[in-house]
Amino acid sequence: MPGHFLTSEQVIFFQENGYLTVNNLVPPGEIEQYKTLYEDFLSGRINTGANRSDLGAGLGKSGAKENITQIMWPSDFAPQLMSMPFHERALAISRELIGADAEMDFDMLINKAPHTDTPTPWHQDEAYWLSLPDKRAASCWLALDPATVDNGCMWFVPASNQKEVRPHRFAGPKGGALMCDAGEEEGIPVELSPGSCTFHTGRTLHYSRGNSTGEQRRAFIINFRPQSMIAYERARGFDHGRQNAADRKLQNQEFNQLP
Ligand SMILES: O=C(O)CCC(=O)C(=O)O
Repeated sequence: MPGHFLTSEQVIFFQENGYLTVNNLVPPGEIEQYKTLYEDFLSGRINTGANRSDLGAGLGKSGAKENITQIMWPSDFAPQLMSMPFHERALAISRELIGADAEMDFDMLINKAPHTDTPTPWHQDEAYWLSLPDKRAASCWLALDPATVDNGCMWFVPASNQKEVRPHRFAGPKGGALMCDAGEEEGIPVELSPGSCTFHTGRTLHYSRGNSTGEQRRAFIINFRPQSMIAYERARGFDHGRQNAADRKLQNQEFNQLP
């Protein structure tokens, strides 16, 4: 693994604007294995039980089973992910962005199925988290498909990481999605090719449009923060929805080839 992925200009851009694009993190020759695994998650071949939910519950009109599919902790069910290129490279980059003490806090899959047309409401991730004494955090959002404005690429509000957390409220009558007041006129969309990614801080305002196309919009996300803050969260019972993992690991033993 090379010592440095980023230039000092990229690190400064992230610090000032609260987000950064990194192209070709997972090159074409390596991305196929992620697509295969992702389909095993979406199809239910890997049973993720209560770790799977609809982030867009009550927000969509398409009648789809899930408006926005969210699966927490895929690496609990497919532990081989931890030593595969995405997790290793994203961790190395996050250490360049927020410090050498960064570790993975959690990972997740967020898919927008064809024609589900459900935006992810504007929010700042900090609104979902415990109030931590050390707020350094970086989330890596990897595109498995071309991410476009029309299928729900990420939008960021530049320099919102340098301002306060806006007041958040529940986005709909059911489900846990939060939202705050913000609009596209403040933000910029970041379209990505498969294998490219963005990093954003916990304070950065972001959102994505719904998927109005006939193709999937599959994203694989990993969040990193200082190891001491992960310990702080866990001591308070905060683990980003890591439910039933031990049971599911057993159920998926054959698939995962666990000892
Ligand atoms: O994929 C999306 O639409 C939203 C992702 C997101 O909010 C995040 O990664 O923090």
